[in-house]
Amino acid sequence: MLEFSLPIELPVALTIAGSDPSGGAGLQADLKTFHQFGVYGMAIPTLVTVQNTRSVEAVVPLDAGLVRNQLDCVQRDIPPSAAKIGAIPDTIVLEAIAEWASDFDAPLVVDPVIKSTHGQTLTSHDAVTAMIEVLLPSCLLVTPNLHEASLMSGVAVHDPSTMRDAAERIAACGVRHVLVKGGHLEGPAVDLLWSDGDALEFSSARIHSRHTHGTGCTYSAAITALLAQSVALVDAVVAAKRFVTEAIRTAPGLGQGSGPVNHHAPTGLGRG
Ligand code: PXL
Repeated sequence: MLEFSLPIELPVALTIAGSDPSGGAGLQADLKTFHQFGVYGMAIPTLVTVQNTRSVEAVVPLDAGLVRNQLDCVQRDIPPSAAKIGAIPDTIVLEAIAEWASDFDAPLVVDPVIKSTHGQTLTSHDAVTAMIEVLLPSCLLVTPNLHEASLMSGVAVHDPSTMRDAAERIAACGVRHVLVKGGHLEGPAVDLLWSDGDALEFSSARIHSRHTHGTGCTYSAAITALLAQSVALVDAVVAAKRFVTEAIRTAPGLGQGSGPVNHHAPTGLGRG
C-alpha cells in the first residue's frame, strides 16, 4: 500500500496588492511566487490596472471598506503566517490596511510600489506620507527601490553611501529592517539591508534585459514566502535575491514590451 507524507502544516501567505492582468506584476506575480516557494497564497486586490507588457491604460482604486472587509474575512478564517503589501491607491485604503496591520502579529513586508514599470503612479504621494506615519511601525521590512527610498527619506539616493543614509532614516520611522534595492545603479546589482542598526550589502551580477516587469513584486513576495516558513530575515533576503536574479536571467520573453520574469525559476529549496 502507498503511504503519502503530507506536510504537517502548509505555510500560508497573503498579498494585499494591485492587480496586473498581464500576470507579471502585482498580486498575480505574488501568488505565483508564493506557490513556487511551496506556500499557499491568498490575495486581496487594492486597485485594478488595465495593462499589458507595453503600457498601463488605467488604474482603478478599490473601495477602502471592501479592502478592509476582505482582510477581516480571510484573517478570521485562514490567518496567514506572513503578509506583504504592494500598491496602495490612496490614503483611505492605506488607513484601512494600516488599521488591520496594527493587529496583525505575523511578519509583514511592505513594498512601496509608487510607480508601475511604465512610470504610471500607483500609490499617491499622500498615501506614501501616510504609509510612513501609520503603516511602517507595524511592518517588519520595507523594500524601496532607489526612487522610493529617496521619496521616503528625503535623501537623494544615488550610491551605496546614500542608500545607507536613506535606509537609516526610514528605519527611524519605526520599521526594523529596510532593504534598499540598487538595481537601477550602474555596475553590479547591489542591495543594502539595514537590519537592526547594521548595514549589509548583497551583490549580484547585472543582467541586461528589458524583461524585468514585476521584479520588485517577485522579490518581496519571495521574501514573504520564506518568512511564512520561519526562515530568518537575512537568509530570506539572500535566497529571494538569488531567485529573482535567476528569474530575470531566464525570463520567458513574453509580450511586446517589458515582459515578465520567470516565476518558475528554481527557489534553491529543493522542490521548485
Ligand atoms: O512592479 C510594480 C507593480 C506593482 N503592482 C502593480 C503593477 C506594477 C508594475 O507595473 O502593475 C499592480
